[in-house]
Amino acid sequence: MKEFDIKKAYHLFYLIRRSEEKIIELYDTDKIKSPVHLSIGQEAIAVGVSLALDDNDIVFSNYRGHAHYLAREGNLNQMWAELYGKIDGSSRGKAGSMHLSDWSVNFMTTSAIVTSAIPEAVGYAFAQKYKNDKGIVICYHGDGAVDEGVYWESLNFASLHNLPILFVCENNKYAIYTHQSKRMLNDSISERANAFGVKASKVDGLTTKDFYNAAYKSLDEIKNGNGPMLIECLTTRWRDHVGPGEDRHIKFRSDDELDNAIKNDDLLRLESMLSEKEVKKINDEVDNKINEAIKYSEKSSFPDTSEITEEVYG
Ligand SMILES: Cc1ncc(C[n+]2csc(CCOP(=O)(O)OP(=O)(O)O)c2C)c(N)n1
Ligand SMILES: [Mg+2]
Repeated sequence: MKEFDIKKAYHLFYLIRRSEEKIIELYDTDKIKSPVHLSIGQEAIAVGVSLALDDNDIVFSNYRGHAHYLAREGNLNQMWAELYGKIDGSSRGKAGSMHLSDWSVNFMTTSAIVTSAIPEAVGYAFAQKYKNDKGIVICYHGDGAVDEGVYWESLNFASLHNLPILFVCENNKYAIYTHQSKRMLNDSISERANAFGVKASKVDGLTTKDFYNAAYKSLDEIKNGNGPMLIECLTTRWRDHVGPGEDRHIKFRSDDELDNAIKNDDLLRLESMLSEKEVKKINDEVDNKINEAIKYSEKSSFPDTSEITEEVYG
Protein backbone atom coordinates (compact mmCIF):
# COMPACT_ATOMS: atom_id res chain seq x y z
CA MET A 1 0.00 0.00 0.00
CA LYS A 2 1.42 3.39 -0.91
CA GLU A 3 1.93 5.49 2.19
CA PHE A 4 -0.48 8.31 3.08
CA ASP A 5 1.24 11.54 2.03
CA ILE A 6 0.45 14.07 4.80
CA LYS A 7 2.01 17.02 2.99
CA LYS A 8 0.07 16.40 -0.20
CA ALA A 9 -3.12 15.80 1.79
CA TYR A 10 -2.70 19.12 3.60
CA HIS A 11 -1.87 20.91 0.34
CA LEU A 12 -5.01 19.66 -1.45
CA PHE A 13 -7.22 20.18 1.61
CA TYR A 14 -5.99 23.75 2.07
CA LEU A 15 -6.40 24.45 -1.67
CA ILE A 16 -10.04 23.35 -1.53
CA ARG A 17 -10.81 25.18 1.73
CA ARG A 18 -9.19 28.44 0.64
CA SER A 19 -10.77 28.31 -2.82
CA GLU A 20 -14.21 28.00 -1.31
CA GLU A 21 -13.51 30.67 1.31
CA LYS A 22 -12.53 32.97 -1.58
CA ILE A 23 -15.81 32.10 -3.30
CA ILE A 24 -17.65 33.14 -0.12
CA GLU A 25 -15.63 36.37 0.02
CA LEU A 26 -16.35 37.27 -3.62
CA TYR A 27 -19.88 35.99 -4.05
CA ASP A 28 -21.66 39.26 -3.22
CA THR A 29 -19.75 41.09 -5.96
CA ASP A 30 -21.73 39.04 -8.52
CA LYS A 31 -18.54 38.19 -10.39
CA ILE A 32 -19.29 34.51 -9.90
CA LYS A 33 -22.04 33.78 -12.36
CA SER A 34 -23.47 30.50 -11.16
CA PRO A 35 -24.98 29.01 -8.02
CA VAL A 36 -22.37 27.38 -5.79
CA HIS A 37 -22.69 24.30 -3.59
CA LEU A 38 -19.79 24.35 -1.17
CA SER A 39 -17.99 21.30 0.17
CA ILE A 40 -16.58 22.99 3.27
CA GLY A 41 -16.59 20.35 6.03
CA GLN A 42 -16.63 17.46 3.54
CA GLU A 43 -13.17 17.94 1.97
CA ALA A 44 -11.52 15.00 3.76
CA ILE A 45 -13.43 12.58 1.54
CA ALA A 46 -12.31 14.08 -1.77
CA VAL A 47 -8.72 14.40 -0.58
CA GLY A 48 -8.51 10.90 0.93
CA VAL A 49 -10.10 9.22 -2.09
CA SER A 50 -8.06 11.20 -4.64
CA LEU A 51 -4.77 10.32 -2.95
CA ALA A 52 -5.62 6.65 -3.37
CA LEU A 53 -6.29 6.97 -7.13
CA ASP A 54 -4.05 6.17 -10.07
CA ASP A 55 -3.69 8.60 -12.97
CA ASN A 56 -5.78 6.44 -15.27
CA ASP A 57 -8.77 6.27 -12.90
CA ILE A 58 -11.81 8.23 -14.06
CA VAL A 59 -13.93 10.51 -11.91
CA PHE A 60 -17.64 11.45 -12.13
CA SER A 61 -19.23 13.78 -9.60
CA ASN A 62 -22.16 16.07 -8.86
CA TYR A 63 -22.92 19.78 -8.43
CA ARG A 64 -21.07 19.81 -5.05
CA GLY A 65 -17.93 19.10 -7.04
CA HIS A 66 -15.25 21.76 -6.36
CA ALA A 67 -13.51 19.50 -3.84
CA HIS A 68 -13.55 16.48 -6.17
CA TYR A 69 -12.22 18.56 -9.07
CA LEU A 70 -9.44 20.22 -7.07
CA ALA A 71 -8.41 17.06 -5.21
CA ARG A 72 -8.05 15.39 -8.63
CA GLU A 73 -5.78 18.35 -9.50
CA GLY A 74 -8.12 19.79 -12.11
CA ASN A 75 -6.90 23.06 -13.62
CA LEU A 76 -7.41 25.84 -11.03
CA ASN A 77 -7.37 28.76 -13.50
CA GLN A 78 -9.98 27.07 -15.66
CA MET A 79 -12.19 26.34 -12.67
CA TRP A 80 -12.17 29.98 -11.55
CA ALA A 81 -12.74 31.28 -15.09
CA GLU A 82 -15.66 28.87 -15.38
CA LEU A 83 -17.17 30.26 -12.16
CA TYR A 84 -16.75 33.75 -13.64
CA GLY A 85 -18.55 32.64 -16.84
CA LYS A 86 -15.50 33.47 -18.98
CA ILE A 87 -14.19 31.90 -22.19
CA ASP A 88 -11.04 30.59 -20.52
CA GLY A 89 -13.16 28.45 -18.22
CA SER A 90 -13.21 24.67 -18.50
CA SER A 91 -16.38 24.90 -20.66
CA ARG A 92 -15.94 28.41 -22.08
CA GLY A 93 -17.95 29.81 -19.17
CA LYS A 94 -21.17 28.08 -20.19
CA ALA A 95 -21.23 25.29 -17.61
CA GLY A 96 -20.54 27.03 -14.31
CA SER A 97 -19.82 25.59 -10.90
CA MET A 98 -22.24 22.70 -11.24
CA HIS A 99 -20.78 21.24 -14.46
CA LEU A 100 -17.02 21.17 -14.02
CA SER A 101 -14.78 18.92 -16.06
CA ASP A 102 -11.10 18.52 -16.88
CA TRP A 103 -10.47 15.58 -19.17
CA SER A 104 -6.69 16.08 -18.95
CA VAL A 105 -6.90 14.56 -15.44
CA ASN A 106 -9.77 12.17 -16.21
CA PHE A 107 -12.28 14.32 -14.37
CA MET A 108 -15.17 13.64 -16.71
CA THR A 109 -18.19 15.57 -15.53
CA THR A 110 -20.33 16.85 -12.72
CA SER A 111 -24.05 17.40 -12.98
CA ALA A 112 -26.74 19.58 -11.40
CA ILE A 113 -29.33 16.86 -11.91
CA VAL A 114 -29.28 14.61 -8.87
CA THR A 115 -28.20 11.02 -9.74
CA SER A 116 -27.76 11.79 -13.46
CA ALA A 117 -24.01 11.12 -13.52
CA ILE A 118 -24.48 7.69 -11.92
CA PRO A 119 -25.73 5.74 -14.96
CA GLU A 120 -23.12 7.65 -17.01
CA ALA A 121 -20.36 6.50 -14.65
CA VAL A 122 -21.66 2.92 -14.77
CA GLY A 123 -21.76 3.10 -18.58
CA TYR A 124 -18.16 4.29 -18.57
CA ALA A 125 -17.18 1.42 -16.28
CA PHE A 126 -18.93 -0.99 -18.67
CA ALA A 127 -16.85 0.45 -21.54
CA GLN A 128 -13.66 0.11 -19.48
CA LYS A 129 -14.36 -3.55 -18.93
CA TYR A 130 -15.43 -4.12 -22.54
CA LYS A 131 -12.24 -2.50 -23.87
CA ASN A 132 -10.07 -4.14 -21.23
CA ASP A 133 -8.81 -0.70 -20.10
CA LYS A 134 -7.22 -0.41 -16.69
CA GLY A 135 -8.74 2.71 -15.06
CA ILE A 136 -11.36 2.33 -12.35
CA VAL A 137 -14.36 4.67 -12.37
CA ILE A 138 -15.02 6.72 -9.22
CA CYS A 139 -18.56 7.96 -8.78
CA TYR A 140 -19.16 10.54 -6.03
CA HIS A 141 -22.74 11.14 -4.95
CA GLY A 142 -24.78 12.31 -2.00
CA ASP A 143 -27.18 10.44 0.30
CA GLY A 144 -30.06 12.13 -1.55
CA ALA A 145 -29.02 10.53 -4.83
CA VAL A 146 -29.99 7.10 -3.49
CA ASP A 147 -33.62 8.28 -3.21
CA GLU A 148 -33.91 7.88 -6.98
CA GLY A 149 -34.81 4.62 -8.71
CA VAL A 150 -32.08 4.94 -11.33
CA TYR A 151 -29.48 4.74 -8.54
CA TRP A 152 -30.50 1.18 -7.71
CA GLU A 153 -30.88 0.20 -11.37
CA SER A 154 -27.30 1.39 -11.86
CA LEU A 155 -26.00 -0.60 -8.88
CA ASN A 156 -27.83 -3.66 -10.12
CA PHE A 157 -26.25 -3.33 -13.58
CA ALA A 158 -22.79 -2.68 -12.08
CA SER A 159 -22.89 -5.79 -9.90
CA LEU A 160 -24.49 -7.98 -12.58
CA HIS A 161 -21.58 -7.17 -14.92
CA ASN A 162 -18.93 -7.06 -12.18
CA LEU A 163 -17.87 -3.56 -13.28
CA PRO A 164 -14.73 -1.70 -12.13
CA ILE A 165 -16.43 1.14 -10.27
CA LEU A 166 -16.16 2.63 -6.79
CA PHE A 167 -19.22 4.50 -5.57
CA VAL A 168 -18.31 7.13 -2.98
CA CYS A 169 -21.39 8.18 -1.07
CA GLU A 170 -20.87 11.45 0.78
CA ASN A 171 -23.48 10.96 3.45
CA ASN A 172 -23.99 14.36 5.08
CA LYS A 173 -27.41 13.07 6.22
CA TYR A 174 -29.41 15.74 4.40
CA ALA A 175 -30.94 16.23 0.99
CA ILE A 176 -31.20 20.02 1.11
CA TYR A 177 -32.86 20.34 4.58
CA THR A 178 -34.53 16.92 4.84
CA HIS A 179 -32.86 14.40 7.15
CA GLN A 180 -32.37 10.81 6.04
CA SER A 181 -34.81 9.58 8.71
CA LYS A 182 -37.63 11.41 6.92
CA ARG A 183 -36.70 9.94 3.55
CA MET A 184 -35.78 6.29 4.11
CA LEU A 185 -36.73 3.54 6.52
CA ASN A 186 -33.34 1.84 6.50
CA ASP A 187 -30.82 4.67 6.66
CA SER A 188 -27.79 2.41 6.10
CA ILE A 189 -26.94 3.02 2.47
CA SER A 190 -24.06 0.54 2.63
CA GLU A 191 -26.37 -2.21 3.92
CA ARG A 192 -28.78 -1.59 1.05
CA ALA A 193 -25.96 -1.56 -1.51
CA ASN A 194 -24.76 -4.92 -0.18
CA ALA A 195 -28.20 -6.33 -0.93
CA PHE A 196 -27.61 -5.37 -4.59
CA GLY A 197 -24.32 -7.27 -4.67
CA VAL A 198 -22.17 -4.14 -4.36
CA LYS A 199 -19.71 -4.75 -1.54
CA ALA A 200 -20.06 -1.76 0.73
CA SER A 201 -18.63 -0.39 3.94
CA LYS A 202 -19.32 2.58 6.17
CA VAL A 203 -16.51 4.99 7.04
CA ASP A 204 -17.23 7.28 9.94
CA GLY A 205 -13.72 8.14 11.03
CA LEU A 206 -13.99 11.60 9.50
CA THR A 207 -10.26 11.92 8.90
CA THR A 208 -8.65 12.18 5.49
CA LYS A 209 -6.53 9.17 6.34
CA ASP A 210 -9.58 7.04 7.16
CA PHE A 211 -11.11 7.86 3.79
CA TYR A 212 -7.77 7.22 2.08
CA ASN A 213 -7.46 3.79 3.71
CA ALA A 214 -11.02 2.82 2.84
CA ALA A 215 -10.69 3.97 -0.78
CA TYR A 216 -7.30 2.30 -1.20
CA LYS A 217 -8.60 -1.03 0.10
CA SER A 218 -11.69 -0.91 -2.12
CA LEU A 219 -9.71 0.08 -5.23
CA ASP A 220 -7.38 -2.81 -4.61
CA GLU A 221 -10.32 -5.24 -4.49
CA ILE A 222 -11.77 -3.78 -7.68
CA LYS A 223 -8.37 -4.05 -9.42
CA ASN A 224 -8.36 -7.73 -8.51
CA GLY A 225 -11.63 -8.19 -10.37
CA ASN A 226 -13.80 -8.25 -7.25
CA GLY A 227 -16.48 -6.06 -8.76
CA PRO A 228 -18.10 -2.78 -7.86
CA MET A 229 -17.73 -1.43 -4.35
CA LEU A 230 -19.17 1.40 -2.31
CA ILE A 231 -17.87 3.41 0.60
CA GLU A 232 -20.45 5.30 2.59
CA CYS A 233 -18.56 8.25 4.05
CA LEU A 234 -20.24 9.98 6.98
CA THR A 235 -19.65 13.71 6.92
CA THR A 236 -21.13 17.11 7.71
CA ARG A 237 -21.78 20.04 5.40
CA TRP A 238 -20.86 23.24 7.25
CA ARG A 239 -22.49 25.80 4.99
CA ASP A 240 -25.94 26.13 3.44
CA HIS A 241 -27.07 23.63 0.80
CA VAL A 242 -26.52 26.23 -1.91
CA GLY A 243 -24.87 29.64 -1.86
CA PRO A 244 -22.10 31.09 0.27
CA GLY A 245 -24.07 31.48 3.51
CA GLU A 246 -24.67 29.56 6.72
CA ASP A 247 -27.94 27.83 7.47
CA ARG A 248 -28.25 27.83 11.26
CA HIS A 249 -31.26 30.19 11.13
CA ILE A 250 -33.31 27.55 9.27
CA LYS A 251 -33.09 25.28 12.34
CA PHE A 252 -33.35 22.03 10.38
CA ARG A 253 -30.42 20.65 12.39
CA SER A 254 -29.10 21.39 15.86
CA ASP A 255 -26.22 23.79 16.48
CA ASP A 256 -24.49 20.96 18.39
CA GLU A 257 -24.48 18.74 15.30
CA LEU A 258 -22.66 21.44 13.37
CA ASP A 259 -20.38 22.58 16.19
CA ASN A 260 -19.16 19.02 16.83
CA ALA A 261 -18.22 18.64 13.19
CA ILE A 262 -16.44 22.01 13.11
CA LYS A 263 -14.48 21.06 16.26
CA ASN A 264 -13.27 17.99 14.39
CA ASP A 265 -11.80 19.89 11.43
CA ASP A 266 -9.30 17.54 9.80
CA LEU A 267 -7.50 20.45 8.14
CA LEU A 268 -6.26 21.46 11.59
CA ARG A 269 -5.33 17.86 12.39
CA LEU A 270 -3.24 17.61 9.23
CA GLU A 271 -1.69 21.00 9.91
CA SER A 272 -0.60 19.84 13.37
CA MET A 273 1.35 16.98 11.77
CA LEU A 274 3.57 19.40 9.81
CA SER A 275 6.16 21.92 10.91
CA GLU A 276 5.28 25.62 10.95
CA LYS A 277 7.70 26.15 8.09
CA GLU A 278 6.12 23.46 5.95
CA VAL A 279 2.63 24.83 6.59
CA LYS A 280 3.66 28.38 5.70
CA LYS A 281 5.30 27.25 2.48
CA ILE A 282 2.19 25.36 1.36
CA ASN A 283 -0.19 28.14 2.42
CA ASP A 284 1.80 30.81 0.57
CA GLU A 285 2.01 28.69 -2.55
CA VAL A 286 -1.72 27.95 -2.56
CA ASP A 287 -2.74 31.55 -1.73
CA ASN A 288 -0.63 32.79 -4.66
CA LYS A 289 -2.09 30.22 -7.03
CA ILE A 290 -5.65 31.23 -6.08
CA ASN A 291 -4.87 34.95 -6.48
CA GLU A 292 -3.37 34.22 -9.91
CA ALA A 293 -6.45 32.21 -10.90
CA ILE A 294 -8.70 35.11 -9.92
CA LYS A 295 -6.59 37.57 -11.93
CA TYR A 296 -6.70 35.16 -14.89
CA SER A 297 -10.49 35.03 -14.65
CA GLU A 298 -10.86 38.82 -14.34
CA LYS A 299 -8.78 39.29 -17.49
CA SER A 300 -10.64 36.71 -19.56
CA SER A 301 -13.69 37.75 -21.69
CA PHE A 302 -17.28 36.61 -21.60
CA PRO A 303 -18.24 34.33 -24.51
CA ASP A 304 -19.94 36.06 -27.44
CA THR A 305 -23.73 35.66 -27.43
CA SER A 306 -23.44 34.06 -30.89
CA GLU A 307 -21.99 30.92 -29.27
CA ILE A 308 -24.57 30.65 -26.52
CA THR A 309 -26.11 27.44 -27.89
CA GLU A 310 -22.89 25.89 -29.18
CA GLU A 311 -21.75 22.73 -27.37
CA VAL A 312 -24.75 22.90 -25.08
CA TYR A 313 -26.77 19.71 -24.73
CA GLY A 314 -30.08 19.11 -23.01
C1 LIG B 1 -33.46 15.07 -10.42
C2 LIG B 1 -33.37 16.18 -9.40
N1 LIG B 1 -34.26 16.23 -8.42
C3 LIG B 1 -34.21 17.23 -7.50
C4 LIG B 1 -33.21 18.18 -7.57
C5 LIG B 1 -33.13 19.27 -6.52
N2 LIG B 1 -32.02 18.98 -5.61
C6 LIG B 1 -30.83 19.56 -5.77
S1 LIG B 1 -29.73 19.02 -4.66
C7 LIG B 1 -30.84 18.02 -3.91
C8 LIG B 1 -30.46 17.22 -2.71
C9 LIG B 1 -29.45 16.18 -2.97
O1 LIG B 1 -28.91 15.75 -1.77
P1 LIG B 1 -27.66 14.80 -1.68
O2 LIG B 1 -27.67 13.85 -2.81
O3 LIG B 1 -27.65 14.24 -0.33
O4 LIG B 1 -26.42 15.78 -1.92
P2 LIG B 1 -25.87 16.99 -1.02
O5 LIG B 1 -26.52 18.23 -1.60
O6 LIG B 1 -26.26 16.74 0.38
O7 LIG B 1 -24.41 17.00 -1.24
C10 LIG B 1 -32.06 18.09 -4.54
C11 LIG B 1 -33.26 17.34 -4.14
C12 LIG B 1 -32.29 18.09 -8.65
N3 LIG B 1 -31.29 18.97 -8.79
N4 LIG B 1 -32.36 17.07 -9.53
MG1 LIG C 1 -26.74 14.92 1.36
